[in-house]
Amino acid sequence: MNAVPQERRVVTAIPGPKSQELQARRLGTVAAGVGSTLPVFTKRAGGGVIEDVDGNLLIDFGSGIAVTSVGASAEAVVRRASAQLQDFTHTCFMVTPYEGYVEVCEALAELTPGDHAKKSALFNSGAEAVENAVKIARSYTKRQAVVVFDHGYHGRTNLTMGMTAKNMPYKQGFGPFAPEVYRVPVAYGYRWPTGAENAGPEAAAQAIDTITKQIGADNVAAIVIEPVLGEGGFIEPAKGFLPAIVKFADDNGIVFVADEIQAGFCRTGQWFACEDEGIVPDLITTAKGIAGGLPLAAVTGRAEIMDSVHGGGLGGTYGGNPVACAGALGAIETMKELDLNGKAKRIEEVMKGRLAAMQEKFPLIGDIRGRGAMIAIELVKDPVSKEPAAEAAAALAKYCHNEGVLVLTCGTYGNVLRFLPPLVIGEELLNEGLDVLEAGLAAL
Ligand code: PLZ
Repeated sequence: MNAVPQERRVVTAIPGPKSQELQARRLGTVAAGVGSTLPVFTKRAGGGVIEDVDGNLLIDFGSGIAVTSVGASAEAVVRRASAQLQDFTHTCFMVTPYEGYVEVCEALAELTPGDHAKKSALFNSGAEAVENAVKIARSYTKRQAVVVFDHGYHGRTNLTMGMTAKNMPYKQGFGPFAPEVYRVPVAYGYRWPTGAENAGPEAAAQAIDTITKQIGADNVAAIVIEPVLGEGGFIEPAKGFLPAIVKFADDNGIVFVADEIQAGFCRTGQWFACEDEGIVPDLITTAKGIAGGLPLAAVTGRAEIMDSVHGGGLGGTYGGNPVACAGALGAIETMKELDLNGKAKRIEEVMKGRLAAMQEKFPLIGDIRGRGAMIAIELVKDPVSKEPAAEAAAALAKYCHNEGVLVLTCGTYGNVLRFLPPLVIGEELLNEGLDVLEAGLAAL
């Protein structure tokens, strides 16, 4: 096991000389379209810290975009994946199967909401899981339309690009997009014209009206939503919105798909974010946090829906790779053993307390939101007009980076700073990261 020191240490400029050298090589050979938030090259990572090639130790408030919830070198993940590597790297589950795949599907059936009979299929990436959820829903309903929401994010493949709301950088120049994808409003409380308290019922009514009038409910195969919208700005749909959409889906034979790729697996202090409003999705897509950093994704859902697809209709060479499955079993073991749902709730308590105190001092913070260890601040030029302050978000992120705290931005308007620490981060480190953020706000 690597033991990355659990402390912040900045010993060079950020990025340091070795990172700058690697970055120069990278620019010569890696396609320009692939970006990096912070071109600091990683040497080791674990717990709540990333160590770079120059010896800097960064506090990790990103978890590789909500992936390394158990840390980037969790003991059980490393142990199980290493053992699997020794045994075999691949056979292809579609050629000769292996137990790890089955065990992951058993775990998914146990952990996802609802006590109905469930089945799963495994894939490599979040986008691939979303694509397959749509395939399954279409096959089951014999309908074609897919409903998605404002500010939604579902991936970078052709279908999931079309399902993603934001043009730059995800869609610009990459069309044409897949047909039969329709976008409807979401209950974004902070920016709802008649106020957050009305957002739930009003947005649900508008969404349902659009579906009914413009698509026709009986043409809709699936409604796909993130229970907490991630890339779109950590938007928690206002209370009542999700249950109303679920009821509409149920009443009209539409498959309700919860995209829990970012919010799932203890991130919000529950195994899955939709549990907060007691929602039982027909299908649920997972990835990211599921396997402690190894590439794995899944679609899990009602057995009769999952099994409606003809034999051989689902798959892929690497889907449910045995090393990734072993990693997932290690990650799930860690989540249970360390009670990472409890840890996520504690992170929320600490963060929201500190951020609320900052908001009193700094009107730049328009909104504080999110759940568990999926927390964000939305920055605005003025609390009344709520004009998005994207430049301030970029400047604040840069300040944090220079001081050795890795934070990410997000949001349709680019003005949201999001915090996604590994759930195993120590509380001192968490507070130190927030100290840096506070100093950054004061410096702006
Ligand atoms: N659904 C809800 O958050 C991935 C994307 C980062 P993949 N989010 C991070 C970027 O800029 O590419 C995501 C998500 C939700 C689907 C996906 C897609 O997952 O594993 O990146 O394909």
